[in-house]
Amino acid sequence: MDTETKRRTVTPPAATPVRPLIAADLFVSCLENEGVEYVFGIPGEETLDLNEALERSSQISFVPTRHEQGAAFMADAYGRLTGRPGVCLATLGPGATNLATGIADANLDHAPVVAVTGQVDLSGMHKETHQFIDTVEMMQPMTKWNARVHDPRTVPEAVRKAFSVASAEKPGATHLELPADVMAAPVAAGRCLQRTPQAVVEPDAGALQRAAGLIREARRPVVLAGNGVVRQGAAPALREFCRQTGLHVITTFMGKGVVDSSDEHFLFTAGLRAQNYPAGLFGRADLVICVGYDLVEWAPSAWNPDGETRIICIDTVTPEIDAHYVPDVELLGDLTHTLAQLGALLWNTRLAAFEVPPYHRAFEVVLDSGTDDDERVKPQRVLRDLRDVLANDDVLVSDVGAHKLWVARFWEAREPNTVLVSNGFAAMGFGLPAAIAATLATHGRQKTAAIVGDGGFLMNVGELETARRLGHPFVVLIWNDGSYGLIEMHQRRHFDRVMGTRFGNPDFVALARAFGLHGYRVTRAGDLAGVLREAFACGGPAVVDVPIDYSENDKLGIDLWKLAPDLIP
Ligand SMILES: Cc1ncc(C[n+]2csc(CCOP(=O)(O)OP(=O)(O)O)c2C)c(N)n1
Repeated sequence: MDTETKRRTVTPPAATPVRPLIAADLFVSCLENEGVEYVFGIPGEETLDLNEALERSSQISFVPTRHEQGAAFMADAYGRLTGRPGVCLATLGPGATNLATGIADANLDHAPVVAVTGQVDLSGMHKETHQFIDTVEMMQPMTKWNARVHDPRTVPEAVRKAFSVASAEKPGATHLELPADVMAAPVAAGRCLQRTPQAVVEPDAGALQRAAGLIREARRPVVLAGNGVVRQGAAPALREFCRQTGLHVITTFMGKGVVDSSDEHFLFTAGLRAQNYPAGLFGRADLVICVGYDLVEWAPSAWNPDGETRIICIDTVTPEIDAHYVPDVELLGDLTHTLAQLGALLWNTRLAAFEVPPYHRAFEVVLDSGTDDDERVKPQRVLRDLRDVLANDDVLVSDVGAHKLWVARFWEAREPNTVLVSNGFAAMGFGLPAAIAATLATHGRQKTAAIVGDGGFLMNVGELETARRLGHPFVVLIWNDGSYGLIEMHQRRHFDRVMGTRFGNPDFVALARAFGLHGYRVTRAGDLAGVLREAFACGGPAVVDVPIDYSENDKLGIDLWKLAPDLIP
């Protein structure tokens, strides 16, 4: 339900009994002060006052979900797409534990999220009590900061801090625990704290000179661009930097689209633990210029195994310590400013031309290899046909599994923040709720598609009802292989057999229809494009069952480029 709809359905104030202002009202005012549009979640007895305050006195839409994990993933995806913290709410105990996976996901992928959970009264916390666990302690390792609100007077500070910390580089999750008696306590009309505009931090001038010197001296420099470029809106600056310097860019999975995949400066996407990928490019690079790269995106040990590659770190804050990531220079500050200043220093300098293999051609070979209309649908065929249906700035969400590797490595991303993956935490179940959130975050201005495995899809399948209730169009493509495909791939490689990975599936078309959604099945590759067009035109959420031919997956584990062996040595 969007804010407009809510304006029409909210109980008129005249019918609302007058009661004194309580802390829950103040809490909700502070959420409004932060610009919150949606709170995703499931209410409970201990959040009664909070939910009542949301309904009574705010324009914020509460979006009920069918599992708290769905709510957390929705907040996570909303945070990534808008750059403003997504908010999720759960009751105490089981509500909070259900929320945890999505919170951890947001935190490790640096998505701004504020989680709110109810709690028993302060007076009940020292003893065995119904549904009580210490959720502050539980959430501690999966948040940047979290706290219990002990006193109604501290609500404005607590909310401001939760939003400030969640948004500050590097963003992540924060959590507030709200005991029921604290929220029910009367308060004098309190003032919410104003947001302070962020100062632009400039990199050190000496460090800029040293970095420019290293780039001039390098014989084979390459840029590694990550999630931070997306978060900071620095893609235009990176594109300009590449034009100025001629440098080539590898992106992480989360950095997809910061340089258009068809741009001559784009090389490929890399991530996870993949070593030496593809075919030793990093063995050939003598300088890696990391821009907005989070170490969780691709372990430095994978691309710098002997620790000898020179590194320039361009980031917003001091990087994580890692034996394989010891930058020669750190340029800390606003990414756009840093790239502009470094580009200006290198202007008119002839940099070494790095002879890169024909990656673009290899991409084409891989993506063109599923063109037989009568065969079963291959992953590359889905990526090709879906790319034709989606505009450059439409959003593609992926769940976690073999399908994610296909999306991450081969989806032709054109613009930043158009590909959402659960990367650092790699939590199955992310895809469907994230797609639902994308329809809200983009206010329907961009189309949304999700590619999910049959394993991950069923983990949060209940959110199909949420999708139906909200009614915003998007298409979820289930890559149906009747198994935990990625794990099978690893089992085959390690043990030459599979075990514990096979399952049965429901009839996904009938399932979609039972939820009131449109359902389609593709049996032949040649039918895919037509079905996709129909699904996007149907005007509501749609499910497409794609029995997928994963027979090539075993070739794809470490080195996808084996699909184009003649091109990439
Ligand atoms: C919540 C969660 N549980 C388990 C895993 C481990 N895991 C990673 S991929 C995968 C299989 C995914 O299967 P499916 O969703 O069917 O996608 P496919 O690999 O077949 O494309 C599993 C079990 C995980 N990442 N997240």
